[in-house]
Amino acid sequence: MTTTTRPAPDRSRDLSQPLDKLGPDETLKANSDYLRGTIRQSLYDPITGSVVFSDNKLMKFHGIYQQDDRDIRDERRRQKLEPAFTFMARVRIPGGVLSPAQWLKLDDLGRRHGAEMLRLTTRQTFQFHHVVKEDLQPLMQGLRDVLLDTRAACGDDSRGVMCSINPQLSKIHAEVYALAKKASDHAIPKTRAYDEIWYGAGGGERKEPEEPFYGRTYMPRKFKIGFVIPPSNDIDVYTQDLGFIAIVSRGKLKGFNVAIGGGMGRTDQAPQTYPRLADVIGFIPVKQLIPTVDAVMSVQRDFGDRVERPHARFKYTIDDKGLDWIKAEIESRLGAKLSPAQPFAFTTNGDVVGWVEGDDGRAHYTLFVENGRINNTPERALLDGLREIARVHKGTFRCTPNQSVTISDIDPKDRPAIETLLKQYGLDNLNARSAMRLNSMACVALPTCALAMAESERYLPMLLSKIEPILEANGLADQPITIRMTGCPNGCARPYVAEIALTGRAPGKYNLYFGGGFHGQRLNKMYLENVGEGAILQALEEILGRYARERQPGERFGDFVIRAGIVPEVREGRHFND
Ligand code: SRM
Ligand code: SF4
Repeated sequence: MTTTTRPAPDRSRDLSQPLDKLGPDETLKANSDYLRGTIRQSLYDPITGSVVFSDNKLMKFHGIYQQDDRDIRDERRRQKLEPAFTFMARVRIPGGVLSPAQWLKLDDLGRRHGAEMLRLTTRQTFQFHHVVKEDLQPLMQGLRDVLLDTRAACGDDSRGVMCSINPQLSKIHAEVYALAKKASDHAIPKTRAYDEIWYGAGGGERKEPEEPFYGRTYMPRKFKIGFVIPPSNDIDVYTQDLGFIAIVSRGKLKGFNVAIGGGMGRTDQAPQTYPRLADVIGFIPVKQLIPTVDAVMSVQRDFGDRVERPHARFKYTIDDKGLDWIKAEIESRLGAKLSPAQPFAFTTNGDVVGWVEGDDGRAHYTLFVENGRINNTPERALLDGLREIARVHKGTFRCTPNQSVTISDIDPKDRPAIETLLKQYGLDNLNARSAMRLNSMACVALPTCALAMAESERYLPMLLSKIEPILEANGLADQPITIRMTGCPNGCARPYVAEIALTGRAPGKYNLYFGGGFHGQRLNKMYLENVGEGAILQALEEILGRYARERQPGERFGDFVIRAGIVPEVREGRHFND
């Protein structure tokens, strides 16, 4: 295989070209002066807690979302007040690895600017919620102190790059993580707008072209990259736009199988939008990694839909053009054919909680953080406890792809100190939950998410407390079954690969899905539409009971519901799951 330089940006997207036939977001990007817009003016406008519409859109590329507290939206309207505007800021942490010093800074910034909490996400990073406009610059500058930022955490660009955490495989993890970080650094936008707006850096002389890869219109939509190290599929590689599956032989990283075209997002009542699992299209040696990132991203950059935004993800480009055509185009840009995919096997997409020993003898403790929310409550001082651990910890932290955290790389002699702190802050029993709860995830949803149609993070723990007696009655309390909930069909907790999923349709109403693959290999299928808690619990009682009685030895719940004919199978790689 030959190596190539980054493909030149598609000139048809340049400002000089007519944009009138393209969607409004394309015009906005093209006219934004590489994401500067009027964000600085908006930030200094004292009349409102919000920013103007176009800046709100552009700020997403800087990892920031304007939101308002939906719990008090109606009340504010009645009082003729503007909505309670605040901002969500998402940090870019490739592979979710951070040092104790970085943790302490995040903790400090969360206490100061983020309503005394942090939120771990399903893509291994942190979000600050409830940040007021005036606090955005101090927040960004605080992050810079520990070499963190929020660049490209949202927007039409390469989003946070994921990497399996695999604490047991220390050497391979270190190697793959370094490559994930390299890919992230390579693929993020290069505009200096971020430094100018958030750090007050001088404009200086512009390097032209300012975005050698993206051009003025960036990607048609978000683009997600992930690295996975079998046998764990914790990052749900089949849900990534571009996934790299590490192929390891005799303890050595040989290269990666390449998977393209995954995505969860769908829009309510819009059957032309659908979740899709990625297709594995071949194998590349490690040295071809960055050229492959360029080749795949450039195909989507140049052929993705720039008119219909809901149809602009890579999965639709692939289905429109055909997988063979897309693969040939990627190979032509790479200047070589991909080798045949190499064998690999996944066993789970969940986290293994508790203590494990790495192949280098160091200890790792994965702590279950329910739905990723890190705060202090009367029951457990999670924010305080993790801060104290960060003060003594000499290794790293790894954010898991399931919204939890691993205290990593602990010298065995330092383990007792960590154990003492876990106990002291009441965190030692967070892992003592039903296996279903430990395999649960819920997206943020209300009150901050503008798109939420129903509760998720605030509701799933309560619903699980009603499901757990059913599990116990059927002897299933220790049976890992994945359950995921989202407040709308967008799929932020990757629900469509869960064995049980609930996606919000209206307050208190959900679609119920069954039959995802235990290691993320199969989409689930809708079982009940737009139902409330009563119907959900009734269905679970019946079907979990059947599972307990009728399952075969070792049979997973997701496999059982298909074998038993409760839902039909969504065949490998296929899309529609309604
Ligand atoms: Fe997401 C939009 C939260 C992972 C698919 N997502 C949003 C927004 C920003 C709502 C908005 O646009 O106004 C949510 C902010 C809520 C809040 O108040 O914080 C939001 N998404 C999240 C997070 C925080 C969920 C969580 O509980 O952890 C996750 C942040 C990940 C990160 O660190 O980058 C998150 N979102 C995902 C995932 C899962 C993944 O990437 O592994 C998906 C499905 C995968 C995919 O992209 O197909 C996902 N989010 C979406 C979509 C649907 C995209 C689509 O193709 O249609 C939207 C809506 C949109 O983009 O228009 C969305
Ligand atoms: Fe918001 Fe929907 Fe994503 Fe949940 S799935 S965070 S409700 S956009």
